[in-house]
This record gives sequence, C-alpha cells and structure tokens, in this order.
Amino acid sequence: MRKSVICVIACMFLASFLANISVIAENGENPVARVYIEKRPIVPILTEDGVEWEINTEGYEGPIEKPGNPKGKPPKPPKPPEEPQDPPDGEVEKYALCIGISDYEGTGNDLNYCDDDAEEWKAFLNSQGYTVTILKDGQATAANIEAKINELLSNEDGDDYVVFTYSGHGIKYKKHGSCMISTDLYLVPHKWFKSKFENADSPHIFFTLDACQIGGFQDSVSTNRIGAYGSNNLYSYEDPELQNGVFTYYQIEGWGTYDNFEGDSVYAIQGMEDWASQYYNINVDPFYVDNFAGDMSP
Ligand SMILES: [Ca+2]
Ligand SMILES: [Ca+2]
Ligand SMILES: [Ca+2]
Ligand SMILES: [Ca+2]
Repeated sequence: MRKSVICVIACMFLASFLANISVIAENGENPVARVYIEKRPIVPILTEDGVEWEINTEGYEGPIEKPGNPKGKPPKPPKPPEEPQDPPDGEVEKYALCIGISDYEGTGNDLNYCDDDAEEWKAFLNSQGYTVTILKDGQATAANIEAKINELLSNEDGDDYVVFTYSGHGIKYKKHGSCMISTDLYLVPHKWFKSKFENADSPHIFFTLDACQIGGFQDSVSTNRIGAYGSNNLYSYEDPELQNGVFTYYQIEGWGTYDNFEGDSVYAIQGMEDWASQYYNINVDPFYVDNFAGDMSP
C-alpha cells in the first residue's frame, strides 16, 4: 500500500519534472506572454471624452506627482460631430486596418512577433482584395490608432467589408477591463473601441485581437460581425519557433484549409489549445463570437 502511494507520488513528480522540461525550448527561447504589467503612477487612458490621466497606486511605491488638473483629468474636449452615415454605394469595397506592435517605448515591454502578425494579415487580406492600412511598432501611437480607425470608418460604407487586426500587449486594467496598449503606452479600452465601431456602416466586419486578457473586446461584435480573440481572461503567447503570435500563426495557417472566418477561427482555437497542451504551465482561453448569419468569407 505504502509502496504504491510512494510510486504514485514519484510518478507525479517525474511527470511534472518532464513537463517542466518541455517548457524550455532547445534553443533556450521560450514562449512569451503578451501581458503588460502597469507600474506607472499616472496612466494615460483613451476614453470617449479624450485622454484621461488616471492615478495608479498599485505596483508603484515612489512619490506621485499629480498632473496639473486636480482630478487628474484634462478638461473634456468638445464632442466631434456625429459621423454621417455612409449608405451603400453599389460597390463592394474591402478595407482593413492591421496593427502590430513589437517595439514599445523603452525596452522592458518589447515583444518580437506582433509586427510579423500584422504583415502576414496584410499579405493575406491583400490577396483577398482588401485595401490594407498597416500600423507597426513606432507608428502605432494612440493618436495614430485613433486617426486610422477614423479613416477606416470614413472610407467604408453600407455595402463594404471591414477587417481590423491587432497584435500587441493586452491588459485587464481596473474598471476599464480589456485594453490594447499603444506603442507610446496609452491604454486603449474596449469601451472606447466599441464606441468607435458603433458608427461603422459595413454589414460585414471581422475583428481579431491576439493579446493577453483581451476578451472584453467582444462587446464590439454586434449583428453582422465576427470577433476572434487569442485570449479571454488569460494570456496570449508568441513563440520563437512559430515566429508569430500563437493564435495568429494558426489563423494564417487555417487559410490553407478554410475560406471563411468561422472555420478559420475554429481551426486557430484548436491549434492554440493543442500548442498549449505541450506545456504543463500554460493554459489558454482563445475564443470567437459569430453574429454573422451564414459563413463570412474574407
Ligand atoms: Ca461601398
Ligand atoms: Ca522598445
Ligand atoms: Ca463609414
Ligand atoms: Ca456565421
């Protein structure tokens, strides 16, 4: 009896030891989570009312120098006029915005393969007839992200196709929930993003975000839209062996087999789950949301 217990414990120990080894790649390069830890005392956040500067006491122990405005918020800028609706013009055009940020301000937050993700989405979407705008690394400031989303929304009309892709850091930050992070380290919350795309005219929109803790962005997936996400509450990863974000890698690979976003998303989710199953200490939660009747082709 005691021997068998010892044996079970020994086997469990050995199994966990072996699993532990498997997380170390032979070249010493390991998968990297695309998670960002916020340590700044004052955090810039994009909101519907402009940039807000939020005071953050978590993870920071130094003196806090408050910004000029006592509440930490600049005065609200006037609301821009409502975007006029662009009705169908009889020509189905395809527009995409692909963002990939490997190079963040400073060196502590840099990633490796987000720019590759954006390039590969661009190449695929170009092959499907999309006009693609790409923002990579230092181009993807908060101001440029907003400007290019505005441009995308003014280009597309009521019979066009729209794709938005993002690869970079993600974080679930306090009351703001899921946020993208621009190269100049502004948090870009899902609520801001949703309010932008509320003005979209296209009845054919695909979003995909390969970042950590990014599931909150699913609130943009209203009728006629699909969203695919490399994570919900957990982390997304990039892998030197794949030279991409793991989710993006399988999305791009999936186009060899599928011709619609639903099939491709299912393929990528399965691919990422299988990838994670080789590591005892990596759990993943990629998912997609389909609010488009029938299959959506790119
Ligand atoms: Ca059109
Ligand atoms: Ca950098
Ligand atoms: Ca429009
Ligand atoms: Ca569908």
